[in-house]
Amino acid sequence: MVGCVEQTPFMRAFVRMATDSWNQGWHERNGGNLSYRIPEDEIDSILGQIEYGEWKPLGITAPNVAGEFFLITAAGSYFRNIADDISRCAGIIQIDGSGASYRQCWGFAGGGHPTSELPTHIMNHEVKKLATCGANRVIHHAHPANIVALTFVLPLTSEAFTHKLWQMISECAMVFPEGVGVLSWGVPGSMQLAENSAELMKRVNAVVWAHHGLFCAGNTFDEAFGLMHTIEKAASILVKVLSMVGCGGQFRQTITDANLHSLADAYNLELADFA
Ligand code: 2HA
Ligand code: ZN
Repeated sequence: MVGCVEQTPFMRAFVRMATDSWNQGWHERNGGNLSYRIPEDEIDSILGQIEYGEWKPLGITAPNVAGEFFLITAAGSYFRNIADDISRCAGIIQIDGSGASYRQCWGFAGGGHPTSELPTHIMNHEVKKLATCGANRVIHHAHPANIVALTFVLPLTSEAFTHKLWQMISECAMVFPEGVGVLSWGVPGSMQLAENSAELMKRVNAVVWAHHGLFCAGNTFDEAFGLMHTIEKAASILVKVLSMVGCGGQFRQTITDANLHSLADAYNLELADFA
């Protein structure tokens, strides 16, 4: 039945997250991409509407997600249009038994194909599935302006970004106690960026790409969206503060390392060793 796949709960949750993310201003033009590793029972509910295409090489090998199905945004699609045209702006793919190829199964209407960042999405799913015993399902890439702005003035290290973001609001150390990863500029869509991101994703849930954007991972759409939102909110506060004091300027007061340790004690957080 036409329209059935679009009405499944996971598809609606995907559309809602994409729309919320567009409304945040994180997806100019065709910027950013989103993927969801579909659980077996959700795929079973739509198997009758799947049409398998040709196998194509992924460019990377991801054996932990062999055989899995993913809902993923289409190359060149605009987040702004996802709610109105999901079968054109996204589609479902399946990974083959070796983890080296994929085939399109639904969507990508009008001759489309998955996002140019497919290798990074699949590599991130590969490591997050293993690191979370299968719980992680969502990978989101966006271009939030404030976190990108910080990549021009902070040292491009996990330590510098994590520590500064933790200092902005108490929420940060609670939402990402493991910190954030940071990568210097790389060619978008490249295997190198995919591999470097996945290496960091083994221990963090967010990776900053200098002068480009942010990748976030989550077990649910809420978690992935919430992480991006928290990081960008903290980044926006830091940008305001730096605008007031200047990049070399002193903050009059901040959340101190002692404060961070009290937070860790009170909430039983395992903070990365940056405080
Ligand atoms: O255009 O965000 O990184 C999609 C992207 C590439
Ligand atoms: Zn991008």
